[in-house]
Amino acid sequence: MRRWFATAVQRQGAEVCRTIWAVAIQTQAGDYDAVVIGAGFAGLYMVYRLREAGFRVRGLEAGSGVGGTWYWNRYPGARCDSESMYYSYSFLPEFEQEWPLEQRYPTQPVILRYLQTVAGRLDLLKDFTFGSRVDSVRFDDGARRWTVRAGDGLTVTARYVVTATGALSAASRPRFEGAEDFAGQQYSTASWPHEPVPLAGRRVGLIGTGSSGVQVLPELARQAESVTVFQRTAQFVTPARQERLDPRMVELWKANYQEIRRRTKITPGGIPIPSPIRSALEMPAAERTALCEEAWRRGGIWFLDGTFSDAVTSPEVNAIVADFVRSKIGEIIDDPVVAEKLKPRTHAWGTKRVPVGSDYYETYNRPNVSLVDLRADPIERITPAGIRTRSAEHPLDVIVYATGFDALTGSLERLGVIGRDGVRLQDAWAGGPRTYLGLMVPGFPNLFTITGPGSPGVVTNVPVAIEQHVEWIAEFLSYLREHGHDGAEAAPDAADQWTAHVREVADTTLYPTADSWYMGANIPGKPRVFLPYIGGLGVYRRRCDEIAAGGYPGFVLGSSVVAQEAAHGAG
Ligand code: NA7
Repeated sequence: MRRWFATAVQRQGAEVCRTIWAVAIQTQAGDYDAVVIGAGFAGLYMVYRLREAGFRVRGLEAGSGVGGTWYWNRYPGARCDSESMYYSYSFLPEFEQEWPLEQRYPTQPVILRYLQTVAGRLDLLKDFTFGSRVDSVRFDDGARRWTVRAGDGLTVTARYVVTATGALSAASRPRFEGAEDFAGQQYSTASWPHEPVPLAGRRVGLIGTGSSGVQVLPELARQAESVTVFQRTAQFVTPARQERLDPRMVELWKANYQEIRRRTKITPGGIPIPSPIRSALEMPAAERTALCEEAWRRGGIWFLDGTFSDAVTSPEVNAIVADFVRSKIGEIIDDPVVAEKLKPRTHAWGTKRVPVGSDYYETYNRPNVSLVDLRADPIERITPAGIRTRSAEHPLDVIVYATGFDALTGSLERLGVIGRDGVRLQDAWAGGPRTYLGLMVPGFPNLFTITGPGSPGVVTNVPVAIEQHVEWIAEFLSYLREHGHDGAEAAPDAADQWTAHVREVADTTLYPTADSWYMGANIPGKPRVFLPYIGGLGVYRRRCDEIAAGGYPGFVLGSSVVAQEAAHGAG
């Protein structure tokens, strides 16, 4: 809509168009049963389910089209770490037969096209307002309705709000002194331009070596004159082994798709590979090495989740996996000094999200790629000509930031959510997020979060978790309607128990030992707590189903919310 508006302004003049815009916005303003924020995997399905269940629903999306993560993260090399056959909706059995599965991992353009096609087939575009970035979501205690405002002037009210804003969508771009004076171009992987970025003949600096940096580096190196990587933390990168899928395998796959989907839904991580059942400590050294070699050869999920039962719970076993990866880095990298810098030593294997890369380590063998270890040689400032570290000035034409996200909570807090009694979400969460099942927050009636804190979403194959959340929420809203309730709220004690459970499960692993975005540790000042639920998607689904079957214990239903919260001593 914004593009249309810009073109219209050129043709017809600003005044006329402002009027047209105001009218267009007003036609979408109004009162709804539910507002869904976001048009990625979660938002599209949520709007569809609610619409089909007879709710009046409106979707609001900041981008000019659908796609969510896959709309914004358009950098060269952007790709999903889940394999193509698993990274899609399961509720479209006819469409899944038609959709081509070509490569082992779907690339960003493929996933974006998939979501655009789904939106078209389900006639969802008419239910969304695009170019509307929500900046205020406020609960009216008297009317028991939410007012949702967007920066473009759109205001809607609704009984329910569902945030489908993505767990990794609030980009974090650190402030480096002097960045505004840099004479070249600066780009973020998380909001890459829609037009191709000219890189030929340019000297590029890349800051950040998480999943995004790992994916973009080989592409930058292929196109640019030179790439200097500014690495703060060396990562344990797993080879993706991207390849074209064998059409016979795809055919077999499609013949059994629904059965595979059924199994997928009860796995811990949303991908039906067999979970390892043996500890490395039960195996002779040669067997361990052979198992790691085979998992490394297969790549991706097979190495991430397919080695030992206790790879992220036993420090001893973790060290075996970490040593194996470091040995691989040593084998791949030609220059031993560079290899040493690339070997991770500051965190346990798997405790920061493990990037899945294609030619990542191999790229450092190219003559046009160099590596700066920021722990030994930190960035002092950005100058008009490049990046100055303690030891040298690195002349650059382009700086690419792949510096991550304010994960799980950032995209919710940026919505400007104010709940009952005027309490801001960030104040309610000042000591860390508090949710029931990762789906509702005490003090924020009728607000549902998809893949937020306390949800297993980000540690799974995300569309599988999203479908579970969406279907559960849609059934809950239908239940409330059928039983004459005007809403629901998480009871404080249920939220406290769930939040404690999320942390207890994390504490049985090595995850909390790392400075990761799982722990909020990448954002200065963010409370250090483990954010997602790692008890497994299958376990989580069973728990949610039991709660639904039992009449939703732990939720206060209907207009009795206020009375009951007093009894619970809500905060
Ligand atoms: P990540 O995984 O959070 O990676 C961000 C990278 O940026 C990481 O290497 C950071 O180093 C680095 N970083 C962040 N701030 C700075 C500063 N100030 N200076 C230098 N380097 C910095 O984000 P991604 O986008 O790669 O991936 C996010 C998720 O998206 C990914 O896990 C997948 O689930 C999809 P650090 O490690 O913090 O020292």
